[in-house]
Amino acid sequence: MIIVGERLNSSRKSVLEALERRDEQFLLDQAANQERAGASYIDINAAALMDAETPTLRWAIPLLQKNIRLPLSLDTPNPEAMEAALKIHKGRALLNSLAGDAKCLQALIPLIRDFKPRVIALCLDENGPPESSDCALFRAEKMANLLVREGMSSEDIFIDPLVRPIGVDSNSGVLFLESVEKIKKNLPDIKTIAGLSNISFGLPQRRQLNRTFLALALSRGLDAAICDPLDEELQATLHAAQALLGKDPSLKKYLKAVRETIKSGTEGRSRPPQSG
Ligand code: THG
Repeated sequence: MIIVGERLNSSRKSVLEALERRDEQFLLDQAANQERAGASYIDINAAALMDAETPTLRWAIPLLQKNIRLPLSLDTPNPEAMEAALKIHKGRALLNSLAGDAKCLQALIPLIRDFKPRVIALCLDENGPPESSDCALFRAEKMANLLVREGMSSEDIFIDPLVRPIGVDSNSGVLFLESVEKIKKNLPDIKTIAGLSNISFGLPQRRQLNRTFLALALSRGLDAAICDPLDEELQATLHAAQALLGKDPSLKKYLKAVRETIKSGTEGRSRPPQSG
């Protein structure tokens, strides 16, 4: 499982304020903790800073890259900010994200050609989010074909079928799970990814819903998740699910994770400390 650490998102108040006051230590601590917890990418989102988004990314990206080894997931719907971020990012970034509407494609395809990032492509276009798993598959195929024609390798393409809150539409979890299954069946070399915590928006016990949803999504073949790697119970669910699904030969990772949990004395704790 590929984890994109979601904590540096300006939709979180503590992050917004830290970005506004240019708090280097806050940013580096959040990034280093996520790296240590097993993230493969660190998502950086400064979109809530509005007009200050681009200058904030120009400050944050070199700072993060000077201090951590992981590539960044550049999370912005704003093509100008994306271009500035790609220009300054060293090595291969993860572009988060490319939508299928003409305006987004026109703005981002030239950047994908120039900077050759890995890409998260959304099953979203001018008609909104997919209303059925067949629609999600159709759009996934369209985006994957387009990116392969641009010269990308399948394994560098992440398709995001989009997770919508079950609090708004109680069928949206099933729709997502069916979409992942169909996409993996028809496009086995393409990766699937999701912002898991969207599923629980507006509901109590969010983390419990997020963890269970992760296990269900893994059983359908989800390859990557944008999530909080510091949630120890999410990690426990991940290791248990991989072991149960036969994706952990000799149960090595499961047993190692259990040993580390016992060592750090956190076994049985119901919630990780929740700060910020
Ligand atoms: N797909 C893609 N990218 C995404 C998403 C997606 N990026 C953004 C988002 N969805 C995933 N990232 C986050 C980051 C933080 C939080 C949720 C999703 C989060 N949310 C709390 C909340 O909404 O209540 C904030 C609470 C707080 O202030 O701490 O933490 O789907 N490609």
